Amino acid sequence: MSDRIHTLSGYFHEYQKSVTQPEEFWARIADSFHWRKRWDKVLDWNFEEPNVNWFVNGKLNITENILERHLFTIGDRPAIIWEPNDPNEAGRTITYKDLYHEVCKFSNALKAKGIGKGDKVIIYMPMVPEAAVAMLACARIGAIHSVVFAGFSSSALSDRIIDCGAKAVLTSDGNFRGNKKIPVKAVVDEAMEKAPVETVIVYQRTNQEVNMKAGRDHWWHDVIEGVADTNKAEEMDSEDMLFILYTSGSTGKPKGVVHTTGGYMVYSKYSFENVFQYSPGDVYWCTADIGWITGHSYIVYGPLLAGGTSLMFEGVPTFPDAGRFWAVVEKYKVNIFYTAPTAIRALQAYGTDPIEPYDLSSLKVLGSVGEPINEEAWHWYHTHIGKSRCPIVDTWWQTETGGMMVSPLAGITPTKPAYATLPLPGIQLCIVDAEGKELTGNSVEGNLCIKFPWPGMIRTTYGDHERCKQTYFSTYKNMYFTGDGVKRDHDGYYRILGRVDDVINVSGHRMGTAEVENAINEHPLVIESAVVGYPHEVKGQGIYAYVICDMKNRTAENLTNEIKDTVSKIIGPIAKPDKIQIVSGLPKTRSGKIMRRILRKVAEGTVDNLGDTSTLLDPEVVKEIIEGRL
Ligand code: 6R9
Repeated sequence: MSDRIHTLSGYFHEYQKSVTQPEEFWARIADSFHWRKRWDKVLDWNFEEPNVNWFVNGKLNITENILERHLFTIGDRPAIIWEPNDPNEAGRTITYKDLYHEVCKFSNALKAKGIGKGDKVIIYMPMVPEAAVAMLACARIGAIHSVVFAGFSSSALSDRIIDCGAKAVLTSDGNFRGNKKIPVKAVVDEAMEKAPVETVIVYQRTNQEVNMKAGRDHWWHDVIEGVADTNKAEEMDSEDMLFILYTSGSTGKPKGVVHTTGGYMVYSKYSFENVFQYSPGDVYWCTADIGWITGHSYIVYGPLLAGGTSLMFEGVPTFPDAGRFWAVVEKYKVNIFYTAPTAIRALQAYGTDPIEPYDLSSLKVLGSVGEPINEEAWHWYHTHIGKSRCPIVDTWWQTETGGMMVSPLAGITPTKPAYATLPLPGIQLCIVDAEGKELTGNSVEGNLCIKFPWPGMIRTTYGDHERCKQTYFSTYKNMYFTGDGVKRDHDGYYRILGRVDDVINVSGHRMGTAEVENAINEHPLVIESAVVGYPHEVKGQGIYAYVICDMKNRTAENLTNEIKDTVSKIIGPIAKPDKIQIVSGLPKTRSGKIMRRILRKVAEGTVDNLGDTSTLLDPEVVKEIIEGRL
C-alpha cells in the first residue's frame, strides 16, 4: 500500500490530520511496513530532556523492509544502478534479489569477524554499490554504521573512530574522482596510528598498491568468499540506534547525530515517495555522496524502502566534461534528478552547450538540497534542464531531521523560485523572534523551530546527550531549534534564509567556523584566527579567514599556502579557506569577544555600513582590516 498524496487538497487534508491526530496519522503510515512485533504506543516524548520514542516496543529490522519485502514481488527490478567515474567503464545493475544476497553475504562475513549487535562500524568508502551493501549489512546484524565522507582527512577519520568507539573500518584501496586516483587505504592507515581498530575490510576498486596489516586488514573479496548468501536479520527495537552521522555545529568538534530504526524507516520512505511522487519503475538519481545525510536517506534508505531504482554515481559533474550529468540522464533515462545548488551553479558557468547533445525528455521531477537556491540558478535549472515542464522540489532539511521537512510535493504544490514552500505532513513549524516569542500570521521573519516530534528526528548526539539538549532544545523552550533563519511570506510559503549561527555552508557542506579556526590555529606560526562566510558565486558561501601570525621570514603567500595545507590535513580539502587575510589584530569588544558581525561585513564588501564600532577595544584595527581586504 502506498501512502502517496495525489492532490493539493489531499495534501492539506493529510497535513491537518497529521497535526490534529499525529499518533493515528503515523500509525497508519507505519502499518504499511513489516514489523516483527507491532508497537505498544506510537509516541512518547518530551523536548525538555529531550526524550523522544516512536513506535515504542515495536520490533523490526529495517533491511527486511528493503530486502525480504521486495524479494518475491520485484526481485528482478533494479535496486541500484551504478555509473562509474569513467564513462568507458561498464556500469552495474543490482536487482533486489542481487542486493538481498550481497547484503546477506557481507553481513555474514562481518559476523564471522566478530561484529554484531551494538558494535560501531565506520564506512569510509567511495561511491560504489558495496558502500550501500556495507550500510545495509550493518543494519541487518544490528551493528551501527557511521559513514565518513571519503574526502575527509585521516585526523577527521580518527576523531570519529575514537568518538564512536568503532570496532571496524570498511574502506577501499583507492578512489577514482575525475582524472585523479585518490589513496584511501593509506589515509585509513594513518588514522589507525591514533585510533586503531580490530578489523579493516578493504574493497578493491583502483588496484593501487596498499599495505595490508596481517590479522587486521582483509580484502572484501576474501571475506565474502564461500560465505552463505542468506541469513535471518537481527531483531531490533524501534528505538535501537541505526546509525551515527557526524556533522558540524557552531562550537567544538563535529557531533555524532544519532538516528534510530523505526522512526527513521517510516520517515525516509514516506518523505521520499511523497516529495518526489515516486512511481514504481521510475529511475531516480540523487547526486549526493553517501557520506552525507542526503546519501543516507535518499540514495540508500528512502528509495530502497520504497522498492525504487536508485542510481549511484561515482564521478564528478565535470568529468570527462561538463555534460556528464546529462549524459548519465540520457543513458539511463533518469526520471527524477536530485542535486545541490552548488552543482547547478558550477554547470551554469559552462553555459548551455554541454546540455545540447543530450536527450533529457525522460526527466519528470527535479530536486534541490543542501543550501538555499538562488533565483537565477532556480530559473536556469527549470528552463535548461527541466525544459520548463519539470517541477522543482526545493527540499529543506538537515542531518538532524533525518528527512525532508519543508518542500513542495512534485507537481502538486505550486512552486515559487527559491521557496521550499510548505511543511510535509507531520511537521509543525514555528517561527520565533530572538526572545523566543512565536510569530504568528504571514509576512513574518525569524528563527525556524519545530514544536512537535516527527519520526525521523535526531534522538541524541552520540556519547553526549547534554550537548544535544544544549544545541537544539535549550535556545527556545519546548522547541527544536534548527539554526536557520526563515521568512513566511504573504501566502504562508516558507523561504529559508540561511544559518543564523556560526555555521557556514560551503557547496552544501556544513562547517563550523570554530572548527576551521581550530584547524588554522594548528599551524605553528598562527597566533589567532577568525573565520566567517562570504557570498561565493559557485559555492554559495566561501570561507574567509582573518589570521594573526608570527611571520618569521615567510612571505604572506607562503604562509597562507601553508595554512591552507594545514586545514586540508586536519579536516579535508573541503574546509580550505578561499581567502586568508593576515592581520595584526582582530576587532574585539572590551570583554574580548570577537565582533564577527564586522568581519562578516568586511568579507562581504559592505564596509560602508559597519554599525556601531564604539564598543571596540581598538577601533584602529577595523581600518587596517578594511584596507587589507582581499
Ligand atoms: C540535507 C542537508 C543542513 C543545513 C540547513 C540549511 C541548509 C539544506 C536547504 C538548506 C535552504 C534548502 N539547507 N537544504 N537551506 N534551502 N533546500 O543539507 O543537511 O548537511 O545537515 O545541512 O543546510 O542551512 O540547516 P545538512
